[in-house]
Order: sequence, then C-alpha cells, then structure tokens
Amino acid sequence: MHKQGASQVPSGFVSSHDVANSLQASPRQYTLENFEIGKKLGKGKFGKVYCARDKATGYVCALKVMEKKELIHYKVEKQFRREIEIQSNLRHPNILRLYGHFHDASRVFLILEYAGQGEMFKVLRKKGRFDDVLASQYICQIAAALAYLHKKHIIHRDLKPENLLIGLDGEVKLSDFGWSVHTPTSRRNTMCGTLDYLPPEMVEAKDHDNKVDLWALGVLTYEFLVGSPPFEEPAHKATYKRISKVDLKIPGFVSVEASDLIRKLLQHKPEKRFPLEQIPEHPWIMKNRPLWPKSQAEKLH
Ligand code: CJ5
Repeated sequence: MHKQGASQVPSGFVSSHDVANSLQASPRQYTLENFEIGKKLGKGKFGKVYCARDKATGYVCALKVMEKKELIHYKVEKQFRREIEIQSNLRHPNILRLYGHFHDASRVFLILEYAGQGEMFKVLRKKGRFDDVLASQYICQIAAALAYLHKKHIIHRDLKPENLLIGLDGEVKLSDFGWSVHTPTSRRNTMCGTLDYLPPEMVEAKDHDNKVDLWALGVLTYEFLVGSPPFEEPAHKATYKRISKVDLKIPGFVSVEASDLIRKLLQHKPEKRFPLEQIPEHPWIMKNRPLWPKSQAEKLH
C-alpha cells in the first residue's frame, strides 16, 4: 500500500501527513470482532454510525453500519456499491478515506477515517459564520480535493456543509460519496432534497459537467462567510428562480476579495466559472494564507 506523499499533491494545495496507518498497512479480512465499538455518532435511514477502534492496533475509525434489507427496500444497493467503489480508490488529505468493508448476514460495514472535530455544518451553525482566515483555508482545501476528483473524472455533485467533516488538525474532509458520478456520463439530474447548492444547468435539468462543483464551491464560500446560502428561500420555486437568474446579493461585511471569488464562481455559464487550479493564487487566498495556522500553511511547499 502506498502512502500519500507531498509530491502527489499539486503545488499550492494543502497536503497533510498521512499517518502510517495500520488499517491499510496489512489489508486483512475484517469482522465486527476486530473492533471495539464506541460512541454512536449518527443515525440514518439505512443504519448507524459509530466511533470504533481496531483492537489489534488501537487505530480509531468510524464504522458505518447499514442494514442490507433497508438498502434493498430503498433500492440503493447500486448507489451504495458505487460509493464503495469510488471512495476506496481515493487518496487525498482532504477526502475521507474508506479503509475497507465487510458484512455479516444482515448488515454491511464500512470502515471509514475518523474526523476528530466532527461535522462542518454544526461548527458553522454554532459560530454563525467564519472569518476570512478560516473560510479561505477551508475553501482552498476543498478546491484541492475537487481538483483531485476532477483529475480522476469524478464529479462530487453534492458539495454542502453536511458533507464536510473536520479532522483533528482542523483540516477539511469531503465525505459521503453516494451521489458522485464518474464522468463523462453526463446525465440528467433527478430532483430531490435541497436546491441551494445546485447550479442553473441542474435546476433547469440540462446536461451538466464537473463545473457544477465550481458553482457549489461558490455557494459554500458565500455560506461560510455569511452563515446561510445565497439563494435560500422558503419555497423550492423561489430558490429555483433566484438560481436561474443568478440573483446574488453579497452583504457589505464580506471582503472585496472574497466577493470577487464568489462572483467568479457563481457564473451562469459553466465554462466562465473560475478554474480550481487558480484558486490558490486568487487574491482572497493570497491575502489570507500568511494568517493560516502554521501547521496548515507550511504544508504548501
Ligand atoms: O451518518 C452519516 N452518514 C451516513 C450516510 C448514509 C447512511 C448512513 C447510515 F444509514 F448508515 F446511518 C449514514 N454521517 C455522519 C454522522 C455523524 C457524519 C458525522 C457524524 N458525527 C460525527 N461527530 C463527531 C465526529 C465525527 N467524525 C467522523 N469521522 N468519520 C465519520 C464518518 C461516519 C460516516 C460518514 C463519515 C464521522 N462525526
């Protein structure tokens, strides 16, 4: 098993020490017996999530336990398989690792990386909004993760605070790849859930490509700095209209540099959106980078 080295990370992006981790060092057939189960972290339609520890090595991870009959009942087996297939091949400091999976008669278990500081949306709700220093750090890391995915022809498609976790060192981890798709299968989108992060081409049910993630990154930048997404409305139809018109109003307290990046990402035409590779050199990032905690900033070169 190879480790993620700094040399594999595009220059200008944040890398992280990939802990020599025992879960991947010797790939073996895991069973539930191998883990000490800790605190319950969450509960979903299909199962539960726990903090767990590999008894042999003491390595802490997250265990996602899904009921087979629920997966079958909701006809999401295919989506679930895709999540495993996609996520197990990804190695990036800002993407939550999937170390392995196993099953028993009634359940499927995913062994996932444990992000020590928990869920981004909770941190954001608690703080209200982030300052430029913190937001720029997060956005630069998310841009790095997206650039990595796009290089592998994967579109995330579901970027929002609920799908972001924070590691022990404050690093962002993209998670929940259930809805990502492999390009170039450009497909029509079926609508459900929140519209807030969807670009015009998706709310209008047109074909889309990896530029949808750039739009979502713009929405996320706004939300980090303002506390709520830019096109939020009580009714779906109103949100749809605002997205379609790019009805964007940025509050005065948002810095000129941040506003510039938000506007450049939230372009109606997908091909006009600011490219991910240029994000580390954008004035908003350049201005704030010297203020990032040392542990983050020094990983750049
Ligand atoms: O529960 C989830 N995701 C999810 C998605 C689909 C289906 C299911 C279910 F049916 F199996 F339940 C679950 N995500 C989730 C839940 C709780 C993410 C975070 C948390 N809470 C939390 N709190 C503190 C720390 C922490 N760290 C984590 N590290 N790694 C994880 C993974 C667990 C599942 C996905 C991310 C959490 N998480």
